[in-house]
Amino acid sequence: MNKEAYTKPHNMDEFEVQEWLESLDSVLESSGPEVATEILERLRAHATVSGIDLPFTANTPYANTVPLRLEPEFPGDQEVERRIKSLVRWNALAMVVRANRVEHNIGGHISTFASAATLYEVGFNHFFRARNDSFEGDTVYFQGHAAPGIYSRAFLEGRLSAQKLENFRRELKPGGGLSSYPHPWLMPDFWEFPTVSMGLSPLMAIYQARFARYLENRGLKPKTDAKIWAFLGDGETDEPESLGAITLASRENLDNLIFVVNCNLQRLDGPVRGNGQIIQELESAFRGARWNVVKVLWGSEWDPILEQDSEGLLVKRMGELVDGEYQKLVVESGAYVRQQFFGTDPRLLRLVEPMSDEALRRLRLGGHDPRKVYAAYKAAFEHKGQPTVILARTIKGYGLGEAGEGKNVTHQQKKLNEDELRIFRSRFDIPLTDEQCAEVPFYRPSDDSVEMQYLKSRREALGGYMPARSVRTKPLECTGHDDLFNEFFEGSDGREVSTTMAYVGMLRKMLKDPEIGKLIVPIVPDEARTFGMESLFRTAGIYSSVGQKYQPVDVNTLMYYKEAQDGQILEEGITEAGSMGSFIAAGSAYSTYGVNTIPFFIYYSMFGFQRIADFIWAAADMRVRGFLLGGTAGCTTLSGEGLQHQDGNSHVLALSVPNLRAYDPAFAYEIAVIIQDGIRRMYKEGESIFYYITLMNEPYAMPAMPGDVKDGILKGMYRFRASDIKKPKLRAQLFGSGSILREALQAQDILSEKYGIAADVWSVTSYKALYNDGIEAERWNRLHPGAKQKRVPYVTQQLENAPGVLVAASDYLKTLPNMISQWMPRRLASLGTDGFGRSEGRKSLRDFFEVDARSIVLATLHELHQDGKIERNVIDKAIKDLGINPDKPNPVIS
Ligand SMILES: Cc1ncc(C[n+]2csc(CCOP(=O)(O)OP(=O)(O)O)c2C)c(N)n1
Ligand SMILES: [Mg+2]
Repeated sequence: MNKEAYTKPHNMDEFEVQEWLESLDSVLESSGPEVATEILERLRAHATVSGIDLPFTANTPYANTVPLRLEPEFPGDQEVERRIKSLVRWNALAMVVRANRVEHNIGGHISTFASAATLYEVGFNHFFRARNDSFEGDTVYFQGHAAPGIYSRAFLEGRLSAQKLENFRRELKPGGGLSSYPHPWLMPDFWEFPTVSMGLSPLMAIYQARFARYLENRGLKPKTDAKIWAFLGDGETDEPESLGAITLASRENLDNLIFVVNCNLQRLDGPVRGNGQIIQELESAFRGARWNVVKVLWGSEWDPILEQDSEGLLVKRMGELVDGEYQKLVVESGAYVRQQFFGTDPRLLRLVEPMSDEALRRLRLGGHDPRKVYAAYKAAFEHKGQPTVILARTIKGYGLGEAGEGKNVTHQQKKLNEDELRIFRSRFDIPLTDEQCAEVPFYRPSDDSVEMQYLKSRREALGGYMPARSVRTKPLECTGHDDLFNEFFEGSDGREVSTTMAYVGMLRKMLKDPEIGKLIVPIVPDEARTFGMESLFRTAGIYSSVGQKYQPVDVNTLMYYKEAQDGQILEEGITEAGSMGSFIAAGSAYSTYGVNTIPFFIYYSMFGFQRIADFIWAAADMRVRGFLLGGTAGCTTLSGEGLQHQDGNSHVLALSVPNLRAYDPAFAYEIAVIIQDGIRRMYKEGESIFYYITLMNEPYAMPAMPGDVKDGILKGMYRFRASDIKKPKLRAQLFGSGSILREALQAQDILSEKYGIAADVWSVTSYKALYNDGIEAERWNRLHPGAKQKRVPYVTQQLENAPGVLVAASDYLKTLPNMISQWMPRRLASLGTDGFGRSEGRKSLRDFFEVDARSIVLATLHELHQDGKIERNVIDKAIKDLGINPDKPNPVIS
């Protein structure tokens, strides 16, 4: 609410205003809120018809959404809950302070949890239901920087030892420690969702909530009232991902979704909106997106003051302050609050006249008042038809006093001096003496204490402890998969198909499989036609929570756009991030819901790693299973699209994700081998890995699998076609991948026919696999110098009896082949697609990047010359014969 909205017209009569307000009150009292709403709506319509241009506002006043009169009874013992919360606060603080005493600068955060403690404790004591055999459980995304508080509670619950807390951020200590933030990879029995990269968890939570509905509508899990809670910071909403998907949540009526935004008005450096009001800004964004918005701004102490304020002056005043001013009020004295906040109007001052300065300073904010927070959560829990966002006003560093409460430096505060610790201890009544306090010990009352009994009984009533991650599925059997994939081992019988088409063929077959058919989740961001998947629209159906309310324009065609409530395809629209949200939800359902869904997310490869790598990293951390398919990958298969679409880097970026297996296959049977083995490893063996497979749209005849090369395909390379020259004088080994493999085959023919050079062609399906294998062998040998049997990298083994010069070409950066050259028996010449590229056709692009057959031939001749095997004039002539321009611009820099 901006100040202008409150500028009073000069002829306004206060009595008249009063009369209007009173009549509304009486309607409310006599007929209830529905009638009051209807009257206001009619008034608004009447005003519009009468020519009054009402200013648009998506905001409500700066007040609690749940009014006092609708506030529910608080069902818990507030005093005991306060004591428990204080203990959680203390141990969370102790954990960070102790860690930083032992290891300077190890980090950790105190102030985030300090501001959010009530928000979590009300959840833990009254709302968050654990996953167990009888109920799927609520899903909670904890704010990453609040991790110390979550650990601290688990310590009180007896789930984490003092030693683990002692080793916060020191996981390598004997006995283990606790990871800095929520990381399922590091604490797979505890954390479910990595949330510390800001903006990811709000988006993931939205798609998680939608995926829950998808599973229900497809009959893969029972319908429940389980909720998805996402806790985020107000600063975090700056991230485009945080708000980027909120319209999906309302469009899909996700009333199973609750966001709690911890509005402490601060981020890392300072105020989130010093010159504005983040709460009102978020309210209008969420209301505009048709969410149910519940503001929890003021604590119970404000109620009697607000009740006396029959003129609405206080709420008006509350709406006037910018956040920078609010923050100042937090750090100032009661006298300052009286003067600066109430002092603008004598009538406001009168409202608080009987109160002492100390009482004024202690007026709590809504997010620190369990009654108000409970009321908001209950309203959210019961709300139907829309997702809810709770905007809870809190103080960053609450309780830290001089050590940081509300100060701009509070986010970084990790050390408290003895005085500050004692003040904190006294404020929260922690039973420690001054001397004990200086040591910052962890403190846990005995098991039979009222606090521990209460805490345990509440969690028992809510089904168990949280957070907890478990694997809740039985492994798949994967029987009959040979039949499923055999067809693709046999080649296309001369028919020209692209690897994308081959993949879609496999997908079609998998969708019909009795075991895995229902579990497949095809995900596509408005690119199904690009990848030739439209035939699946009708057969598998596009998921829509409301079915199809219209007759599609193409209903008379075979492949019409069929939307259905039990549709299987997630056609996400143009959002790679959102699609990744679905991929993550589907790929982790084996743990979240106990359902082995197998996501296949296909997208333009350039908009994958390059655009949403952080989500891929989160998926890896979460032990997500499934297949990412980078369509029309590489730099030279996609004609005409130019440098924004040409992907020369995704296989390089894929190197950085440790549990991701990345493949650049050239033929249908290679893809079949990889997918079949991937399903087995992930869903039968339960490995925490996932797959990245690049696909192309260049059609060619798919060969049959040349013998049993499955092992080589999976390990990263195999000899696809040996030279047929008998007793050759000159030898070469050519390594091709994906789309460029066929260039290597053509080069093999040219070398053989024109130069009598015998070249073998290898398909390198995964440089990443070869690289990881090489470094593992090297590392093992380094650590076991005395071992009789040295480990030999797979590349080295394969090339043991492969004579001649070595030339590699791929549609990716040259660094890919280069990184394994160290384990090759001889020097390697690498060709690749470094550079910006051009909008062009395939042939020109391969010429431009120097990865075509001619360039491979030239590189081979050059290598042979270097080895003294052929004369220079052979190369000179070849350059002419092949039509290569030696003075063409360098693609790397042009
Ligand atoms: C993507 C990303 N960018 C930056 C950071 C670094 N960072 C950690 S906490 C923080 C401020 C958080 O402020 P807010 O979301 O308001 O949370 P609060 O601690 O105030 O509850 C920042 C910038 C991050 N974790 N993730
Ligand atoms: Mg904040």
